[in-house]
Amino acid sequence: MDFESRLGDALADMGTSLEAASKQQLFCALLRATRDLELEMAPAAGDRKLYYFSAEFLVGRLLRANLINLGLADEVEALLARRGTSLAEVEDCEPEPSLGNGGLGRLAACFLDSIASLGLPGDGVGLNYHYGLFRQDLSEGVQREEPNPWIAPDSWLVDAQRSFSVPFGFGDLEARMYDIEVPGYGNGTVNRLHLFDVADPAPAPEHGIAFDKGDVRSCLTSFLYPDDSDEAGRLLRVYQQYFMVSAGAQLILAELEERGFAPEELDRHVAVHINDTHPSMVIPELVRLLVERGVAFEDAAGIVERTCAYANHTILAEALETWPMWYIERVAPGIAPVIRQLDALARTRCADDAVAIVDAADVVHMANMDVHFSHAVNGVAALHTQILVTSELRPLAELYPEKFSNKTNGITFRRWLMGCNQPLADHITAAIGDGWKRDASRLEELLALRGDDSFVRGLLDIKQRNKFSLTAWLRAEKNVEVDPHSVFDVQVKRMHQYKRQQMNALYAIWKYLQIKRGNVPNRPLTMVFGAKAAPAYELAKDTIALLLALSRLFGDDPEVAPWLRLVFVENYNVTAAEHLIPAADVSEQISLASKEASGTSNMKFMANGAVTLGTLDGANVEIADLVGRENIYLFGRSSEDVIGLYERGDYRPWDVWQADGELSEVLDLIVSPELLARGDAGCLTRVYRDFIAKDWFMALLDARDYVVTKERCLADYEDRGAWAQKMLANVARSGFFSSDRTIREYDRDIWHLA
Ligand code: 26Q
Repeated sequence: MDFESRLGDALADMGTSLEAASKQQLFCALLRATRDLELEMAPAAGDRKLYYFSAEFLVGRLLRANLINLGLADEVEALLARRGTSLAEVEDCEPEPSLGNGGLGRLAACFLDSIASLGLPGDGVGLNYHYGLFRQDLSEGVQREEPNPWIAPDSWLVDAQRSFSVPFGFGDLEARMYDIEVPGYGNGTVNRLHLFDVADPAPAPEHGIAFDKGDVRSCLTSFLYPDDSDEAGRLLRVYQQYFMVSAGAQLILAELEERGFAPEELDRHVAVHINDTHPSMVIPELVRLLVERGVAFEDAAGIVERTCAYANHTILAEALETWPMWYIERVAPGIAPVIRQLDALARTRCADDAVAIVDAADVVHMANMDVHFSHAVNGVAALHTQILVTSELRPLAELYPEKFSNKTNGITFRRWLMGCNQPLADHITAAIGDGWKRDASRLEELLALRGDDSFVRGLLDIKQRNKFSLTAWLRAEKNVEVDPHSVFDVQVKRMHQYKRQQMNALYAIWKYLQIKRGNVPNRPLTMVFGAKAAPAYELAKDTIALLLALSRLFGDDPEVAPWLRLVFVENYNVTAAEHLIPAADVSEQISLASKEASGTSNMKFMANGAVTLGTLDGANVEIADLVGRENIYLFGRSSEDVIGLYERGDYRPWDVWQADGELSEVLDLIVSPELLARGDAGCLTRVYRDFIAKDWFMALLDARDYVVTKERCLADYEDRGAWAQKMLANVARSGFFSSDRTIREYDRDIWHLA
C-alpha cells in the first residue's frame, strides 16, 4: 500500500480527511501511518546481534527523522502543502520525550540511527521514563523542574507483548517491553529501541518532580535518574539499573534461544555495548543467567567478557559510579555473590587494590568491573582516550593494553543537517550532488568551491535566512526578541561548571561594561544560552540565575540593549537544538581542557557552518586538526597544564582576582546593587564567592585569554568574505564526524556484526 493511502486510511479511521483534519489530527495520522509501515518492515539480519544498553536515549521528535529515513519526507511535504500546511507546522504537535540528560543520551540516539542505516543488526535497550528528565521552568528567575509527560494515546511506543520477571530483593517485578521502531536511511531496515516499563506506573506528581522514592513498584520508571542526593534516590537508581539490565539480559538469552543457539554460544552471536557504567550490572546478570542455565562460573565469566564492551564518557571522578555492596545485596541479591566471585577472579589476574572490583570498604567500582569483564574499552575522542589510558584508568590500561581503543563520537547528518537545515542541505546537493547523504566524507568535495562566489555567498545567505527563522521561532515559542542582524553566539549544553557557562557570563559582563563606557561594538551581539541543571546541583542552578539576571540587566538598559542581548532559552532540548544550531555564527565549546570527554554539539555546529570558539578539549582537538588554525578560535590552558595544576594543587583563583583589576571589576558586578535588584541574592552571592574562593574548573584562569580571543573572533566576523571561507571549511571537513563513521569503527574493531 502506498503511503498516501495509508495516511488516508488513518485519517478516515479518525473520522476526518486530509482537507478537514486539524494539525493535531494530521500529526496523529502521520504517526500511525509511519509506525504501521515500519511494523511491516524487517530488522537487519546477521549472525551476531548488538544490544546497545543505555540508561538514556535522547531520541528527539521522531516524525521528520523517520520520514527522511523512509524516503517519504518530500512526498509528505507535498501532501501537506496541498492542505495548506507543512511538516514543520504539523510536527509542532509532537511532544519531545526527555529520555536523556545530554550528550551521552543523544549519542545513543544518533548511534541507533547509524546502526540501522548501515544495515547492521542492533537494538537499543533502555527504560521507558514516563516523565523524562524534567521540563525546565524559568518564569521565576530560577530553574524549577516540572514533569515532562510525553506518552500520549498516539505515540511511537508499540507494546511488544513481551515481559520478563526481574528478581529484586523485595520480590519479583514484571518488566514489560515497549518498542520504538528505528528505520535505516533508504535501506528498508527497521531495528528497535526496547524500553522496559513497570506494569502499573505511577501518575505524574501534580507539581514538581518529587515523588515517593520508596514506592519502587510503580515509580521505578517515573523519572530519569531522580535526585540522588539522598539514599532513597540512590537506591532507586540501582533499582532502575538492575531492572533495565536484567530484563535486557533475559531478552538476549530468549532471542539467542529463538535463533537456535545454546547459551554457551552467546559470545559468538551477541555483542553487548555498555554505555558508561549505568548498565554495568548486565555483566554479573548475564553470568548469573548463564550459570542458572548450567554453565560453569569461570566459563560464564569468559563468555560474558568476550560478549561485552564498555564505553567511558566522562573523566569527572564523581561520575565514575561506585555502589556500596549492601545496596546491591538489598536491591539485586541474585548478583551480589556473582560480583564477589568476579572480584575474586579479577584478583587472580592482578592483586593491586587500585583495580579491585570490591574495595576494602565493600564498595563496588563499576568501571573496574567493566574493564576486567569486557573485551573492549573505549573513550569517545582521541584526547579523552589518551587521558583514560595515561591517567584515569591507567592501572587497568597497563593490565589490559589490548582492550583499549578510541572511538571518536559522531552525529547523524540525517537529523543534524538534512533534517534541521534543509536550505543548506539543498545548497550542498546543488553543488556536489547527493552522494554526501550516504557518505558524509564526500562533503570534502565542497573544498573545490572555495573560489565559487555564488556558492560561497549562498552560505552567508542561508545563514541569514536561518537567523530570521530562529528569530521567529524564539518569538513564537519562547517569548523573546532578538535582532536577526546581530552575531549569534551560542552555548547550549548541560549546565556544569566544567563546561564554564560562568566564564561566558564573565565575557558578557565585560562587554556590558565596555558598552557603558561608550565602546560600542561594530555590530550587535546576541549571546544565546540553553541548559538544564541537575536538580540537586546548586551552583549550576545559581549560574542559571546569574544569566537570567544579566539578561534582565542588559534588556532594561537602553544604552546596552541595542548592542548586547543575552537570551536564555527555556527548556533546552533536541527540538530547540534543531532550531538554534543552523542559525549559529559562533559555537561556544569552552570547557576546561581535559574535562569534556568529546562534546557532540561542537560537531553539529560545525556541520551547520558555525565557527568554533573553544579550548583544546575533547573532539575540539580533532576539529582543529581538520579545519586548520585559521578556521577555529582556540584559547586557554592546555590539558597537560590543567592536569599538572590539579596534581600540584597550586591553582589559586584569589591570586588571579587580585592581580587583575579589570577582572575584579567584572566579578564585582555580580553582587552589585543593579544586579541584585534583578536576581536572587543568594544565588548571585554564591556564584561570586565560588569564583574567588574555589573556582574548581578554573574559569578565572582562562578568562582573559577568552575575552581577547572572542573579541578577535567578532572582529573577524566583519570580513564577510573571509568568514564565509571559514564556514565553508567547517562544513566541508565535518564529514569525519558522521556517526556512520563511528559505528563502522565500533563494528570493525569491537562488535564484528557485519
Ligand atoms: C552518575 C552518577 C550519579 C548520577 C548521575 C551520573 C551521571 C549521569 C549522566 C553521569 C554521567 C551522565 C552523562 C554523561 C554524559 O552525557 N557525558 C557526555 O557524553 C558525551 C557522549 O560521549 C560526550 O560528548 C560529552 O563530552 C560527555 O560529557
